[in-house]
Amino acid sequence: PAVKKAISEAALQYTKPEGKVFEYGTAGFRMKADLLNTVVFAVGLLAGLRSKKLSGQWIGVMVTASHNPAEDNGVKLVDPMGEMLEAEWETYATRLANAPLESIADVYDELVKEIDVKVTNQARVVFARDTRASGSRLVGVLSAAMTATEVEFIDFKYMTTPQLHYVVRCKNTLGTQYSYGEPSEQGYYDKLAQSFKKVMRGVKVQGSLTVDCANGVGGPKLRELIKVLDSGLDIKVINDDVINPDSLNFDCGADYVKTKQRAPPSSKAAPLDRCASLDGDADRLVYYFLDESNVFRLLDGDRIATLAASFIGDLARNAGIASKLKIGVVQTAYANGASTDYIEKVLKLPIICTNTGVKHLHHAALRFDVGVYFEANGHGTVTFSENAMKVINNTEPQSPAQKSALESLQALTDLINQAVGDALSDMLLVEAILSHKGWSPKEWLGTYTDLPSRLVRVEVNDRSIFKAYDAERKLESPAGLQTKIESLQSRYNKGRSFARASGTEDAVRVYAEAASRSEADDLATRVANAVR
Ligand code: NG1
Ligand code: ZN
Repeated sequence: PAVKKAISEAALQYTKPEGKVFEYGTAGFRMKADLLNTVVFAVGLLAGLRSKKLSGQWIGVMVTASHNPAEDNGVKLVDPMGEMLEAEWETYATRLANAPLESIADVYDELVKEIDVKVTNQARVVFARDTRASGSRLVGVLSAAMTATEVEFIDFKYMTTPQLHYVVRCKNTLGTQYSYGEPSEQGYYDKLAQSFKKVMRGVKVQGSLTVDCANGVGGPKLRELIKVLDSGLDIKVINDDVINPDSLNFDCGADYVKTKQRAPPSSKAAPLDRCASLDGDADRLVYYFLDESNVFRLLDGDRIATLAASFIGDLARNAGIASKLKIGVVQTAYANGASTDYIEKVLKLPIICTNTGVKHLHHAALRFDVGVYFEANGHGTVTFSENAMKVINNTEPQSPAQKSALESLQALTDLINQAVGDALSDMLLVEAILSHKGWSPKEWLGTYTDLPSRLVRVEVNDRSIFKAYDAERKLESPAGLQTKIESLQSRYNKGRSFARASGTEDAVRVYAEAASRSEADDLATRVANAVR
């Protein structure tokens, strides 16, 4: 009763935006920052409940809107192993966020009973935020909710999203055989730097890397990482202005580069210079360069996945453990068909296609010993099963070559942020692989040729009628549309197209690819018209 009163009193300091329905979606809650107070309050309450339900394990709360414009913000919960919030709890989050403030304490009580939470359990939460101006207000709201419900919390101030995931996992594994590392920002840098040094043993980096940080939290954090890297890798940091709040994600960053298919206008890179872009909270990464003819060349998430899968496959073979490790790749329907082909025919690895959203990919990746997953937009990582860790750590090498391959694999399991896609960790992974292979981005691009593709956003009256199946590659409703799409795509050489309702925007997305640019554009236009 004391807690209920405290919740009510704290909640009533805020005003709930009228007529707005909130939903915990693929990226948590995300919207204009001034609408978020009551949502963040609800998330603070739920984080405490989640921790209590899990016997006091640490839960994370990240305040960020990733690649969205500066005036937006968002909030999401992180589960104990650094994973995204369990799906069932998303509905509880939605319920609490939509509760009228006068009765939010009652809804809290209902949830306690329904989920069967032992209220006397300890609750512990860590939280952090990106560099958005609204962040400090929002973490204030978060703290108020947790103070009202007597939750123990630690404010990690500014962090990238993956750094917070890392800290959560470290906190919950500290002192166990699964210890993930030191639960601090410095611990994160040290772990990356040490493992990078190990992976780089005996190889040399070529040239320099220019990293566009989207003017977000990744900028200052990358600078911190560079301080401890000591590896010969020359990183030039650009677009790292976190002082001017409007510059965030503006004309730069991974989302800009991927969707516009061009370098940030501020880029001064010369032909063949290796460039990379992070997004606003540094969980996405894409590479690119200008070729000899000054043509922009993108190396997106599909490319990072194929590069990583091929490298890990080679190491496993060289270490003599290939038969003991089931290596696989997870993609979504947005993966370029040429990458899928390359994985199947050249790398000869199994592929799982899942629904859009990294939590689906992550889940599927766990079905392999080594699961490489990336969305085309550059968000992804590699997971290693318990079996994989055992094989990698306990195999006795039979030759110096096997020893070196095993050591590289061991270092990779530390370099890779297995909890969640992490642009800084992925960047070091790519740099290490390119150095090992002695490749410039040109050779990397040369592994296969992307099919020209087109992504179109279509505004519709009601996107909820678009019901997809088969990992969102087909539509079961509206009736007849799927047949139409299939008949259209069959007219184009290597034509492939699908439409699905976006999970983050009020629109339907149409994707099309085909053998030539004009065919891909044409197919996309026709399918978009069929959707309208
Ligand atoms: P939606 O809006 O459901 O297409 C987008 C991205 C996803 C994922 C989520 C979460 C595309 C085509 N879709 O999802 O890959 O990143 O946002 O941020 O890029
Ligand atoms: Zn992001």
